[in-house]
Amino acid sequence: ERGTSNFNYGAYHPLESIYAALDDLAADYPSLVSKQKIGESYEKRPMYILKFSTGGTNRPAIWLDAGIHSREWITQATALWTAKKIASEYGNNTSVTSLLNRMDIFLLVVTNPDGYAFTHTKNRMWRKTRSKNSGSLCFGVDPNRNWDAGFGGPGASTNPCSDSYHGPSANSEVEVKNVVNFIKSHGKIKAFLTLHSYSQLLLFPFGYKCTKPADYKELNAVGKAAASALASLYDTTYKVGPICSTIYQASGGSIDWSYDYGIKYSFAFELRDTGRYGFLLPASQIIPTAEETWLGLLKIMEHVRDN
Ligand code: ING
Ligand code: ZN
Repeated sequence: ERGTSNFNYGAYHPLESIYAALDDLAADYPSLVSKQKIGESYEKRPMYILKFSTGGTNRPAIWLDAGIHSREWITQATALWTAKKIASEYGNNTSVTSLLNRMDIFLLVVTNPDGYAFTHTKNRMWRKTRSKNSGSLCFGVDPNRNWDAGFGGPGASTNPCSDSYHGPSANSEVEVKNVVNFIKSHGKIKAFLTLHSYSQLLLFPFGYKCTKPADYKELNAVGKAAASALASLYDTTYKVGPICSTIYQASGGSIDWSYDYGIKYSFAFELRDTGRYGFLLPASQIIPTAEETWLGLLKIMEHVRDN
């Protein structure tokens, strides 16, 4: 039968199976996990977040999303494993327990559901949303160039056929707008964490400019501690630093928006690998990747809890 103990976290799943797994998590951990719809995608698929909460009213919270780029399958798979991990560690792991006694966690496993469905049915390498671009035969906007942070600047394309097309305006993509609306209406999000692949990097602002953020020292130290915790499991090495100086200049990215909005702890993980398999990371690496990533995420979450 179904349920979170029968789900195969070590396999890649279509959208419907992931959505069923979200229901199973809420059903198996009713006092901790609830599912909430934050809106619909361009093609009208629901967007669901899981809320991990032990009570209180509008506690300070941590945001974690995955799959904003649909082809980065290791991210949705890692996020789903992480959901089960958080739920099963509460009451067993002192770190998770103390965190959830003070804060809530919000997890969006599939930020780009239309793209994810498309990667299963039509084109495994699809990255963008599936919105129609007026005046072009090409579909989709890069949802990580569409945030209101240096929108339209260097490192984003004006060409609707490009994989880094920024879109007609900031927040033009309903998937981005839905997240922005949620974060703004919540009002007490203390960390904004997002999962990408691949390259094994832990990135923080800025991407739209190449100047260091005011919190550079702290973010760099927390990032280094997280990368070191991550590496402690399987020796997977991560580079840590600002987006611009670590990979490339990229405008309109989510963590630049969240940082400028006032969410100091804004980080993007680029998960395994460094290019051998790239986006086509074998399913045999899902659980090892999720396990090591969890150590990095937890290190950041502990710092957020204690600061
Ligand atoms: N990399 C990210 C991209 O959108 C990134 C890197 C992260 C850019 C955060 C800006 C902000 O290009 C992948 N692989 O998508
Ligand atoms: Zn990405």
